[in-house]
Amino acid sequence: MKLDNQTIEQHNRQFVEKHQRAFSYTAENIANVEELLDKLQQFQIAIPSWALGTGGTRFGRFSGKGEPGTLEQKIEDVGLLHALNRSSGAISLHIPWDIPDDAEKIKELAASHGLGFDAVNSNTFQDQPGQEHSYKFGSLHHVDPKVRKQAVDHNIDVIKHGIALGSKALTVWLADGSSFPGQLNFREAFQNTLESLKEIYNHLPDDWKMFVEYKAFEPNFYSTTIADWGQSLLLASKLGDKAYTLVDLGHHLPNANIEQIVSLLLMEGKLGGFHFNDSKYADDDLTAGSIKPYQLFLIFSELVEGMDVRGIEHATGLGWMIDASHNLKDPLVDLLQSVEAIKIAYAQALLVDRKALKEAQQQNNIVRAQEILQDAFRTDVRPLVAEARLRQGAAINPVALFRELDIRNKLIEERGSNTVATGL
Ligand code: AOS
Ligand code: ZN
Ligand code: ZN
Ligand code: ZN
Repeated sequence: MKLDNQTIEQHNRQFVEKHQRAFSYTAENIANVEELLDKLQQFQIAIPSWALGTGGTRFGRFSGKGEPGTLEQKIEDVGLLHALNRSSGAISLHIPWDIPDDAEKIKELAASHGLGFDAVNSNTFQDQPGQEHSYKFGSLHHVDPKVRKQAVDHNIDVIKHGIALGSKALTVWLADGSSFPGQLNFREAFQNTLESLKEIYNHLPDDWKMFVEYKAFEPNFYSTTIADWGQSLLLASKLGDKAYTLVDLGHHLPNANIEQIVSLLLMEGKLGGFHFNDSKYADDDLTAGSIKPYQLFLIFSELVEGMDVRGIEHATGLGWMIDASHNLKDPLVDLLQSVEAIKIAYAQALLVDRKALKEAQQQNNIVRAQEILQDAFRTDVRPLVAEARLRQGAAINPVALFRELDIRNKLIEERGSNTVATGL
């Protein structure tokens, strides 16, 4: 299924008048509204291939219908999202869940939907059929060099797939850790990980980045070998200029000040990318902005400030990706909501009066500082985000159009109700 411009224009016609009124009202009070709209249009968020089907929990999985059964269908799904919002112009693949048989063909198909390939992800947290050594006790940190080598070779293979598709980054997330005190020698586990990552890093093309993702716990519950930003930053620093930390919002211990982490990583030039999602407790992988929208705004506020200070392009400077899991909502609608929430937080962050905030900080004027941030956060920027979409030929209200066109039922008709997406 593919959406044409006419369908989108038709949809927009019913909303455009109301939208224009809301937009002029909001735009009136913004000095640099054109610049802001430009930035919003450029800002793209990559969709993870593994979030297009129902994720399930360890207690069960209630399959959705019409899920993409092949990589081609996953690209088609992201193509639909991108046609609806013009803000999801890339897909992030997970190998071996998404091995392309013919990379050229897949690349062409993606390009026909206006999509590129963001970071490719390796998988050494599951055993694959026919695999020689098991990852039960870890991969890159493993006590057995044979297991480490197998995991290193897999990552090198993932880089090769990525090169063929035009991707420019490798994300490494490890489940490596321990569930009981005494199980691991922490120092040796870390050193093994570093040595393995060095091997992989040596195979990274010059124009590539390596993202080292950290996570506090799960699936291991006593220690994780790359558990926090300190451990990730340590590895990235030892590896070299092409290695960066990746921040997944759900990978922190409760109440961690993620905005402060982000600010310092940016300061060090070591923030590489994001996995956006939201959570109440841990790695809940819920819709971005669904639980803590103020936190998402504060993170973006630090991002905008830090990137501007360092002269980093907002749209291209970091890898912006979603990492979510859908158990209850239709994955496609959920992803539309996530992208919208991310763009809203970004737009609000662009509204922060930086000069006034700086002054307030210099004067220790806390009341003023809070006012400035909350003024931006409490501005209804939805008409701005919608205007950016409208100018790009996307839908004024993507979720409404998804519903209006009955897209899921069309996909079920095409694909059947029993298709299951590969992934988690
Ligand atoms: C796992 O918790 C991480 O968020 C990784 O990014 C992982 O590769 C992804 O969620 C797919 O399982
Ligand atoms: Zn992640
Ligand atoms: Zn995660
Ligand atoms: Zn997560």
